[in-house]
Amino acid sequence: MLQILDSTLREGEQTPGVYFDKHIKLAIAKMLDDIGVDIIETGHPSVTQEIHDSVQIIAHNNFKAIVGAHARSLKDDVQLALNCGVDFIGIFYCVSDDRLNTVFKKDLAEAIIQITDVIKFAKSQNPDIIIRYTPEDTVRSEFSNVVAVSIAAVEAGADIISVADTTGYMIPGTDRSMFDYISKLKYELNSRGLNPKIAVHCHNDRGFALANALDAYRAGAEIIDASVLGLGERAGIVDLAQIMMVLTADFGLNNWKLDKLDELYQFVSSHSGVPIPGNYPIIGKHAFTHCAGVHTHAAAINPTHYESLDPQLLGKERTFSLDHMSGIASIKYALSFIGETKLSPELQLEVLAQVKNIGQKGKVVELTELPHIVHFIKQNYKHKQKSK
Ligand code: HCA
Ligand code: CU
Repeated sequence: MLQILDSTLREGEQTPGVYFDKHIKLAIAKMLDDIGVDIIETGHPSVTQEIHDSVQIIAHNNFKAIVGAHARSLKDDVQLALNCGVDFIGIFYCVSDDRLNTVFKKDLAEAIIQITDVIKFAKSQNPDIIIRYTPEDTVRSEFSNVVAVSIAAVEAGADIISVADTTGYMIPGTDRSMFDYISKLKYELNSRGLNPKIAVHCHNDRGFALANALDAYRAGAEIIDASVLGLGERAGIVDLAQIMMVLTADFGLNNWKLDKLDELYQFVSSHSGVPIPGNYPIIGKHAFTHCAGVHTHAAAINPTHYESLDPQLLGKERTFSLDHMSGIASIKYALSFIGETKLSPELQLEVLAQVKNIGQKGKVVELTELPHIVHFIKQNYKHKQKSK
């Protein structure tokens, strides 16, 4: 069963300038829980007292979701996370030769001892704690190092191994394929009788985070990390609404309440200060808006002509907007929405002319403005008749 891990409160808060107050964090966690997110990664308690306190409060809320904290591969970090009462700790440590030599000044064997000691420590303190170990920058690290540390981590008690594409390096269909990577890692572990859950954490530096996450899923990954608005370091990670929508619409899963996503996105956008572009997939204001004349005409006959996702899955309606691209078919269709089915062809053309006028100024006419245009045109027509 696939699980979604939301990291808005951890990775998302690593977006430059983004900070969620404690009560906002709790509110976001509640919305994520209502949507049915499986794991909520709430933060890294050793970063600040504020984060520590919010992790603790969220952990004590009896959410359905598994509540997790992030920790370096240090006993102090893990102890702090355990004290917060979380169900899950994500421990990370990079094992690339380069990082071992230049940053940690350790060899692989020493790093493995540090990682496994911390995992064993966590399990000795709380045997029920779920441990994820992430070899940070997994995909650019030597594969043999990743395999060796993963084997050791699982033998020490890790339940989940996460493959992190920390720099958004992978490209689908190439020799940097996430599908191939996950398949190979699973093979190495399974053939040794080790069956941890495999998670995937994809950054979006090249715009492939979602595609890589789906590749991972197809190769058997069981946990996908995501965040609201894809918030995270640099270009962020997989967008929560997009991954949930695609898995629901295209991969037959039915695990989440998608109709609650919009409210969550508006809330996170307003409290992070990160705006939602109109053309943002799934959630953007125009994600289900038809505009050009031919599109509106075809979509009015059968929406699937210009839609491959059903807005109703999100509890939304498709809409039509009018602008300089509009044709008479769009006008007629839009008029039918506001109950103006009897307007004469001559006045319909006047409405079209006015809509195009407004559109050429770079604005769109929403259905709420249309009645006012119609009213004006009718009044103007009456006035002209009288003065003849
Ligand atoms: C980080 C890096 C990380 C860790 C992911 C993980 C990444 O911010 O510490 O611990 O699973 O992208 O590698 O987000
Ligand atoms: Cu990350």
